[in-house]
Amino acid sequence: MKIWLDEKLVDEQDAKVSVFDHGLLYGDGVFEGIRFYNGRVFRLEEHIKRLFDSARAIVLKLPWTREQVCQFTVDTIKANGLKDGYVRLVITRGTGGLGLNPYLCERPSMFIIASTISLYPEEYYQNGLPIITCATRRPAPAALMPQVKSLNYLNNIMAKVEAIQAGAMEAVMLNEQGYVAECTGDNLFLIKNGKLLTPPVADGALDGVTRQVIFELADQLGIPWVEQTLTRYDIYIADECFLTGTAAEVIPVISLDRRPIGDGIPGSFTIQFINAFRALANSTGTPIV
Ligand code: PXG
Repeated sequence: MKIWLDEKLVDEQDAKVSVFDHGLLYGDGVFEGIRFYNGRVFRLEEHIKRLFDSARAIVLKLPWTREQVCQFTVDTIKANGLKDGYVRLVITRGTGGLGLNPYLCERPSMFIIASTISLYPEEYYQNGLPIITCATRRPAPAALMPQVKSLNYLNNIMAKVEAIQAGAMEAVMLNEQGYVAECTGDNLFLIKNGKLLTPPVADGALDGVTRQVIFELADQLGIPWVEQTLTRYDIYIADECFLTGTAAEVIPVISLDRRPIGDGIPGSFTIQFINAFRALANSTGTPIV
């Protein structure tokens, strides 16, 4: 496997970062996960824009342009001869001494891994995913900005641990006020009375690229949608529920806390979104050339 590391492609065994990199020492950095389908990178510009916004928000000045990073991404996929898969871009604060001060780090480091990812077994895409509510809350926006896709995923990982220990694969995370924010690496959507509902970003959700795609598809399918503050009650009484994310794509949810949602099987709106998403993902994007 060829890895992009600091401006060049290197062999996997040579792709190493320093133990003094603040990305490792402090989780000081940002990342993106992007899928490519059928020889095209899906929503590449949107992901790279979010990466740059995340870097900007943490005062991480990048020595590359957005166009360059798009090209590095495509080059890495191409160098590995892949047509379908998942590409991970990681930008760290770079090497510095021990001590938090990011201004003492000379230069950000970037690596790009083109590979594959599978979050949930295929049967869950067919039959739906049972999920639970976890006790681990999303951090308040004033503590850790939820829009920033940072290298601090301990909060999400602790939520994932709770899900797995409860025999589920995914967990709903509430914000400090007790409103629904999102899942550990996915945005959450409901269908109620023919309407699509999802929490606003201000409630602690990441501004997901797939989430935006769902809004576009809803417009095309003529399904009204609204960003609305949600509680667990809204999920319990919803007709349908599904999750979205680059890694997860669109996956039906059939129960929360062992209570069936709707009929307890993937609903017709959800199936419509899954099919529309697959059609779009397989036919649009930046060509890998
Ligand atoms: N919320 C969080 C906290 C995320 O990390 C999403 C929502 C969905 O956003 P996009 O833009 O992808 O629709 C994410 C992104 C993983 C993994 O390994 C998770 C994500 C991305 C890449 C890998 O579980 N989630």
